[in-house]
Amino acid sequence: MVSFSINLLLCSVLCILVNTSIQQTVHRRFEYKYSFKPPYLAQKDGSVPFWEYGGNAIASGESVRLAPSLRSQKGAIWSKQPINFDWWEVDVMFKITGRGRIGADGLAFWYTSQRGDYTGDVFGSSDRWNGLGLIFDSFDNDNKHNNPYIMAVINDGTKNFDHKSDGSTQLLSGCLRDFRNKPFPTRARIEYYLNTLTVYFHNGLTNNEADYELCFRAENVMLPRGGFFGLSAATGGLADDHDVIHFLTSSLYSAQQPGSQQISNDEQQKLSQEYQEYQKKLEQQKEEYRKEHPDEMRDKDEMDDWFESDGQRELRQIFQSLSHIQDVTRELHKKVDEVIGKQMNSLSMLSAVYSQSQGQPIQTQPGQPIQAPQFPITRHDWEVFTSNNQLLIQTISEVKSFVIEANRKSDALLAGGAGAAAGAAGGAAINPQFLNELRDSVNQVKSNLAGVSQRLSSPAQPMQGGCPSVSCVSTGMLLLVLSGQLLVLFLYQLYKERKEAQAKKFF
Ligand code: MAN
Ligand code: CA
Ligand code: CA
Repeated sequence: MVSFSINLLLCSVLCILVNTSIQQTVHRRFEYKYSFKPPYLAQKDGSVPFWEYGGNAIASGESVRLAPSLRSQKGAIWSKQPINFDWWEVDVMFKITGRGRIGADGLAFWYTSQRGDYTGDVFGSSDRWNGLGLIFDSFDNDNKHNNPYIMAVINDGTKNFDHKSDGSTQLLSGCLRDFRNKPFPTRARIEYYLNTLTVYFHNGLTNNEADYELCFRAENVMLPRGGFFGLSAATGGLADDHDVIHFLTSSLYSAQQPGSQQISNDEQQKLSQEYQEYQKKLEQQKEEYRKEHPDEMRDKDEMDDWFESDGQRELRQIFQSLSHIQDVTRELHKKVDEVIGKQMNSLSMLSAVYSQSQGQPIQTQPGQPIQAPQFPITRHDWEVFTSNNQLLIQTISEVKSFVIEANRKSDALLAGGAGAAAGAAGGAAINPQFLNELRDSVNQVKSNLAGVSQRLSSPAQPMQGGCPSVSCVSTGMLLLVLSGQLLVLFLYQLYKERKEAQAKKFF
């Protein structure tokens, strides 16, 4: 009975949790009136639908150049209509490029109660704004070596932005990121949902959608309702090009918001009906076209499906391998972090053990129990270490037998060679000094190996000079053995060639 009621309780808790998580699902809607993107970003007359730009800004079909790389330029673009939703997410794709190692001054994203200037004092827009400015500040005006920097500054319409100190005392939050001269466009994803402001940044080193990193998250951010979106940029004594490629806005709704579910259900039904009808029409038209142009259609379909130019293929392969390298690097990065973490842990444990062995008490917080230090090397680590060691011993004994064999053969050759040297006349004879050198180097290899095998077969010693007790073959020793082996092979080859040359003379 008791277990039944516990089960029931667990079930209801689970149901509540599932319900809550479903209710908290975010619905999003693309807002085309607060967005722009290529192609045809600007129309033929230069206007950007639903937006207004000014100052030194120029819009083309592919991007909006807010400020060009000339001194003291300013420009901005503002949404024409105020927004009619509370929560939103904006994805801005931009490129800040310049020939200088340092550029200036930067670009800003705005969400403010009123549209700002086109040639204002703060990165091209107005000072004393009411709302949010997310500033991509390229130039280090206060010389604190902390730029390029991304920062959010909230203003209630009363504060002047401190350009000389890069707004360092006024920012809500931010992150140090380089966004100039990147191979791919850089991106920022700015999310304002339930009064939490989250900014993600894509550093433009790849064109992978998944490579956004968190810049910061700030809670309890109160922004005015019904504001305008804007972007602006400025140059000063130094200059960069400030190009925006896209500005994509989505409105966000929680399922709890009254009416949102109902509206989206109705809309969903209507849209899916429309979609079905369009799909039907499209298929009908396709079928008719196929009937009218049977050859053309087949050729075109085949071409579309199978054609890939050399350039496209090469690029695809480069991208694939680069993404692979990036994945591996990311994985390595993680592993290195783990190893560093473990190492630090081990070091702290070791120092605890050391201070205990020296009779000093282990430092703890008052009131906390003293914890016995754990042995820093785990059983798994020890097993890996031993198996590696076994492998090393095996490899070295193989090297050893190989060199012994080489030595035996060279001894035999030496005996035969000495006879030949005695019998031969003039320059074709083998130099006895050469043979002695060969013998010396083989002996050296032999003595090195004897040292190695002695070390390997000797019983475990206590730790000496920082070397572990199981067996200790230094990298230097291993290299010495290998280079000795190479030397023997080289000399043997030399000797063989001479012999062959000598033999050729006779035939
Ligand atoms: C000059 C001034 C500054 C500007 C820098 C970098 O020093 O115009 O306001 O930040 O150049 O452009
Ligand atoms: Ca600055
Ligand atoms: Ca600075």
